[in-house]
Amino acid sequence: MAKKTTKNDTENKKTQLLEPFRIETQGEAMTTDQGIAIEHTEDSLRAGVRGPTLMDDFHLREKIMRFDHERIPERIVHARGAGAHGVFQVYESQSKLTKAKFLQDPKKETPVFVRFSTVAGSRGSADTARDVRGFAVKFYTEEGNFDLVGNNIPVFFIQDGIKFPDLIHSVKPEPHNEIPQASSAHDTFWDFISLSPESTHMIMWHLSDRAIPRSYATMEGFGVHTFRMVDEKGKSRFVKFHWKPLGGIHSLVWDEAQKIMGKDADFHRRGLSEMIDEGKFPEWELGVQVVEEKDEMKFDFDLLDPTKIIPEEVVPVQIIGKLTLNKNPDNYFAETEQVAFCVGNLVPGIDVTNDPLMQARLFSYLDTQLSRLGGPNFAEIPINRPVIPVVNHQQDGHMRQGILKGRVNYFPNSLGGGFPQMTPEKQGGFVHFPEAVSGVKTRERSPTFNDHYSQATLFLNSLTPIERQHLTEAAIFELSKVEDQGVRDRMVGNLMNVDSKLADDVAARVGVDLPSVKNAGPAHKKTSPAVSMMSRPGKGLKGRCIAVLATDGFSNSDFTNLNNALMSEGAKAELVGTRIGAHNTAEGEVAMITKTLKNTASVLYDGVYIAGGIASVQALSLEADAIHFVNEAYKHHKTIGFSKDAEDLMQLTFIGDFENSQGVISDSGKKFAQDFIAALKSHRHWDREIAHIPA
Ligand code: HDE
Repeated sequence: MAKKTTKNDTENKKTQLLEPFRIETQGEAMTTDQGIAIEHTEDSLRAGVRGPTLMDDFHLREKIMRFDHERIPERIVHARGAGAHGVFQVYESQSKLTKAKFLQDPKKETPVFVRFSTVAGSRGSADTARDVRGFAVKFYTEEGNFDLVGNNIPVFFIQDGIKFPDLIHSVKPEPHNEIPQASSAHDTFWDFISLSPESTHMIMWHLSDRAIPRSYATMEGFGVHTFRMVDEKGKSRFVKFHWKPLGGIHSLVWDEAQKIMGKDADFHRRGLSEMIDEGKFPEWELGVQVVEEKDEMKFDFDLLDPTKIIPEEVVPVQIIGKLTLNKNPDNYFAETEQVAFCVGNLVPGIDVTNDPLMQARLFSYLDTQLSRLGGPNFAEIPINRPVIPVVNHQQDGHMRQGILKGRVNYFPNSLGGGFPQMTPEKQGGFVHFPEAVSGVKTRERSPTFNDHYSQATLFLNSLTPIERQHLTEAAIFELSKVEDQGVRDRMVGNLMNVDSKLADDVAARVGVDLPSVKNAGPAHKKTSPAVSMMSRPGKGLKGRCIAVLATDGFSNSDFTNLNNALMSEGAKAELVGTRIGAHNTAEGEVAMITKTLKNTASVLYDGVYIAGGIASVQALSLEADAIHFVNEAYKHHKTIGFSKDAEDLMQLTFIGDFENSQGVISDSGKKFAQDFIAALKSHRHWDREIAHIPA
């Protein structure tokens, strides 16, 4: 009987026509790379059942050859990453700002591919290391690819790209013993930083909770450098790019981040792919800060200096569009690993500036792909191909895919009718902004790049007490791992230039004797409230996950009520028990539990609820892991809910006055789910920690 064609089949056929490179395995026969149908793939061809393997076995040779060469060099930085497809839509035409076509029509969806990453760790390292996160977006526009290769922190460690190899060597595992992996808490990094005052502002961000995000969906993104946007008339303005997460900016706490590295090294990539699979698409708004050319020099820092922000209070961020990630890659390697971003992938209407960090990047990204992807034809790999035709006379090289027809491979030509031809600017040809440049060759840095501390202090001044406390603790953690006394002394000395109280607080804990003026206060009192993560809590709970502790005899209605309420907020609940499989519920039904106190952990959830059902609660009270689960959630300031049945279990935790503790909520009926959700929305209950902050 003929198989009925489903809507899915039709969709798949459509995609296959558009993207013939996507390989569907469902219903297909297995072939060799040459297309020969394979009859047997589990035994090699041999002379007699106990005899030697024969060279004739082309299938064996091809299969092993392909396996032997599966690995390619990982990225030298940003090796660990996760990607997703999505769309970008502008809210209204930005023609006043730029002629870039993808920023004109609010009805138009531009496909994008985004790759998030950590910087220092290798490809197999853990997601939650203290690190900057890469936030790289490839827009497949109707005028070719535009790549916005940014980070989740708006400034950078160095002002000139020539220092990048030194910075990266210092943060990577030390060369003699290749330790530590994915960590900046070691001597060589802090040695370099202590000798590079220009890194001070970035270090404040690196030590803040921004460097340990809760998820990719709760991170801001920044283009970092000052770009240009150019309108149809050729007028140019300076622009800083921002990605504002609709889920708000949220982070982990350091103890939790470290434990997650062991419990689930894939925490962030798993979270991203689950959100997309569950239809809870992560969203960011694109914002721009615009500075007129005439105002270039009006700031007390240089717009070309990538260690500076333009405070949002000085130049507000205008929101211009939305990015939605709505499709997971079909294949990690083919898409996320092979995607090749380049700062120089620009479309008409967007251009670069003379920021010396950006200029070095313009060389680096093209160059690095040669060794990473094996040759110059990487733009032909499906994930890197523009969605419009690519026609030129570039040719040959490893793994060339396009087949150029005809005998003409040069320009100008008459034999090919003069084609392919140039496109005038008016019709969309890219013309670099005609900036006037002149100067004497020099290796000097502009004196306008000299202030390394004002914005570091500005950042610190703008944090809430909790954020500042976390930053101080991070500095203590990192420097306490530095063995060299000279490096610690120098680093604390640098912190003195930011804020003497910060320097004092750190010095006391890292063995540095600081002959300082105690508590002299900050070097200046300016603030930029927008840099505090608390300034952008976001809406809703998309992607959040709550553990519901339960075992045989648990109240399934408790679980279902909470889960339904959470689902309406884009969050979910997950049953965590003592074994996996079918369980009897208090209601006499059977329910499946897939997570256990051993195969998951409190640190992987945003909150915990102890379901009712006397038998379940009694059994859990005998489990040290269950008590630890609740204690750890409390320690990490998470929302805790408990059924009335679970009061005895709560007595076994270290939460003293749990009836009156903020974010610890007793399930006393109808309003519970509402109260629990309201508590979850505050992300964490910091008052548990404030009590410990020294004055
Ligand atoms: Fe990168 N950077 N970078 N970088 N960078 C790379 O390119 C480099 C810098 C950023 O998901 C590499 O394809 C230099 C700033 C992201 O594939 C390499 C300098 C910012 C990613 C490279 C910088 C970034 C990279 C490694 C100083 C934020 C990951 C593999 C001049 C604005 C992209 C690759 C992805 C990757 C060089 C500084 C962001 C080696 C020389 C500043 C998000 O080319």
